[in-house]
Amino acid sequence: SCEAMAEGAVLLRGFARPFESEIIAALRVIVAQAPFRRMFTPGGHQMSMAMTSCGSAGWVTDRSGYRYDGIDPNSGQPWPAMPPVFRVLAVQAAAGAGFADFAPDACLINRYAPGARMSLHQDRDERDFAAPIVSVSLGLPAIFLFGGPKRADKPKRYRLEHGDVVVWGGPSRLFFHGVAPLADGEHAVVGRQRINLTFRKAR
Ligand code: MD5
Ligand code: FE
Repeated sequence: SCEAMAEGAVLLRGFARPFESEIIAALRVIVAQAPFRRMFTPGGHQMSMAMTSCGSAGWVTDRSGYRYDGIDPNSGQPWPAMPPVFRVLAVQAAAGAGFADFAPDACLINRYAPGARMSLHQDRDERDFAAPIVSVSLGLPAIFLFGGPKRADKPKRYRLEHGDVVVWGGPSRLFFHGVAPLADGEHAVVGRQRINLTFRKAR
């Protein structure tokens, strides 16, 4: 099913389900090469979720700031390549939401253990805000906090489940958003965690 959350934001329930086993196999390969790590913000706070990336650019944060970088600072090597199944899923979802020609160069991979969260923020580190962001939820369900263009806008709460895909384009591309602390549980395929893939045109 296809549901509009706001202008430019489209929720595709279960869109990733047909790709599930291929995605999980590809994730194992990525994480063996570029393990999940909990990064520090420039303010010195350690993030509660763990991250890695694949594609020609990955997202890094350290004491000097946030940026996209072609090199994984932990290994000194390029990030793992974006697996074809990741790209196909992201491009099909974007097209389904009305964004033809989406060409992601970065896939950020967030891992939430029970209790992990993401505070309200905007995604502004990408060069071209005309390209959407495609988000794929796997594993335990999360309460997604979907705000508005101003930080003070009261967020709406959406439950995102295993296989759900959201395309964030148009005005919603720059809306404030976050993830409430993950409730404990066990997912039959993914285990005791939520994994979120976000596909971006970073550079
Ligand atoms: C997550 N990740 O569930 C979310 C999904 C991140 C992040 O927020 O920055 O890694 S992506 C959600 C998103 C992206 C762009 C715009 C909007 C939401 N939005 O307008 O709500 O781990
Ligand atoms: Fe974000």
